[in-house]
Amino acid sequence: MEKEAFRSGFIAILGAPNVGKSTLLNTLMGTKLSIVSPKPQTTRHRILGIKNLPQAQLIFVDTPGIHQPRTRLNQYMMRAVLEALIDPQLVLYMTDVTKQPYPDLDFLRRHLRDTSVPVFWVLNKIDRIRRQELLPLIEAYPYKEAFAEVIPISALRGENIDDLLRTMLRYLPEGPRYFPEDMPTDRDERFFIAELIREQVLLRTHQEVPYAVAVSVESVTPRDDGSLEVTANILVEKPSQKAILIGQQGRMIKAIGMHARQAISTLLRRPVHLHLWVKVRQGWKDQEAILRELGFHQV
Ligand SMILES: Nc1nc2c(ncn2[C@@H]2O[C@H](COP(=O)(O)OP(=O)(O)OP(=O)(O)O)[C@@H](O)[C@H]2O)c(=O)[nH]1
Ligand SMILES: [Mg+2]
Repeated sequence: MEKEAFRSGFIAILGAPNVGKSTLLNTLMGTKLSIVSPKPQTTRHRILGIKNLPQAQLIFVDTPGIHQPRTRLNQYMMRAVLEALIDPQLVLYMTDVTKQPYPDLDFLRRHLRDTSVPVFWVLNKIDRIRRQELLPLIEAYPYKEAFAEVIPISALRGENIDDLLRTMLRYLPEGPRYFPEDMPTDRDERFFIAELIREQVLLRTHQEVPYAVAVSVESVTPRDDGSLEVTANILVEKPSQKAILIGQQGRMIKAIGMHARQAISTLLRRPVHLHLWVKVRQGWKDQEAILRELGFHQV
């Protein structure tokens, strides 16, 4: 029998904020790479998840949610979205079945109209509606001709993920193994540490605070006893936000630190000592030097 060809490619996961892109990345990878929260604009960077199968390598590209950029930070985020669209082999355009109309429809029309790359419409969160509501929803969509496939899923519950995976494999071209098999992502330890701290802030704060925060890891030092000592700064825009993050008698920062420490320790599989400092950096979202330090390239 003829040997089956090796298939590979970059698969961009695109869509409005909060539709479940990062949840899907984590479900497809079977491990948590990208932080998830109920707040829009959780993801700020492009993050690769590299999945190796015997006959294929799928390189998933999680991206920030499509939105109108108003700060340099947001411009950077939208650039990360556009960069994911430079040369993918497949695009997953994701929507949330509980949210309509579709705010990113214009973006889709503008950027995917002339592409020859197959675009799948992935309708997420089907666990939140009744089965009979699905078909009318698909039928009413104004731009169905853009899609090679329409696949309803629940990223959270893992529903229909096998079907999505099988269909993606059918569309992937023959290609090389782009990354070594022991490399599940392009991001390093420091990145994940910062993200796990930011995730705790996103899960525990409200209104403008989640959007005002960035995390930078200052040092990661191994100790003789096998544990790691991590020092990180949580940047905010105003003193009032600093007060919220510290909380009454330091309760908030303690809770953030405790949960982040557990998550980091699970990720790195060793005990972690975490020191957090909250610092006010007014207007950091528009300051090139700070953005660079936070891993955002110049825009
Ligand atoms: N019920 C349900 N909730 C989901 C599903 N997928 C994701 N969610 C929830 O939707 C919220 C947003 O999920 P994320 O994965 O962070 O969404 P995202 O598209 O990456 O968001 P941004 O990074 O902000 O663009 C979280 O509260 C998830 O738990 C799903 O299939 N069903
Ligand atoms: Mg995300």
